[in-house]
Amino acid sequence: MSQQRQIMDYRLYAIGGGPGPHDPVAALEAALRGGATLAQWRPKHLPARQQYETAVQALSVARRLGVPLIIDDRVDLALAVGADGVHIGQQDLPVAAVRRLLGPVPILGVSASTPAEAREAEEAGADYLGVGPVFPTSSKADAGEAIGLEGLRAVIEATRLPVVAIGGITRENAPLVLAAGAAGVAVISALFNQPDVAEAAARLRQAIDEAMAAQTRG
Ligand code: TZP
Ligand code: MG
Repeated sequence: MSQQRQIMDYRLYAIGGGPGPHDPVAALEAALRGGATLAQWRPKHLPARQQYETAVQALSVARRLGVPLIIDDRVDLALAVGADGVHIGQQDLPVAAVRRLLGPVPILGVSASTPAEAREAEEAGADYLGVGPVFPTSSKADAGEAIGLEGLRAVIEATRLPVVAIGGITRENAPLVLAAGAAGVAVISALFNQPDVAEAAARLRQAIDEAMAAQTRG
């Protein structure tokens, strides 16, 4: 666990860098200006050199707007650009090995779909969990079966780490995953497949903040 974890704001986690209708760096900037609180760079479809070049640009945008940037999958890329963290899946290097490699890169996120995966990632040193797919998604071909709100609740009960819900999250269903105990939502298509990314981010962020305020009121 790193110091950084205390001050992370997971409410709206924008996962950019993938294929889509917009220029990826400009779209990330629009998402952050619209109100995303955390960013991930996931340029999986590009060769390593372009992953690096776009990550440098994405990090410059994120730094300018004061939002942490996490790199998907690649510890080497996170270290090479000096990102704020890395997010790994169950098929990537083991969590403890990545934690050792990370050195000055503070944040380590791990994907988990089951309570057992969540407990294992927590014990091995993860800072937060990405849990899903909660709902069906077309943004990740090998995302697996949707775990639903019940599956999300089961993982949240199994861990003390902040849980970010992912997979098919929209403005309509975001309040449901927050009510289940998620610290935030991670999204691709709800932002980056929309005609106006900044407006989509602002509206989703508003839905999140309203849902959280309603919870606080009880
Ligand atoms: N991991 C699990 S589901 C998913 C990832 C990267 C895709 C999320 O994309 P969308 O468009 O928000 O469903
Ligand atoms: Mg991955």
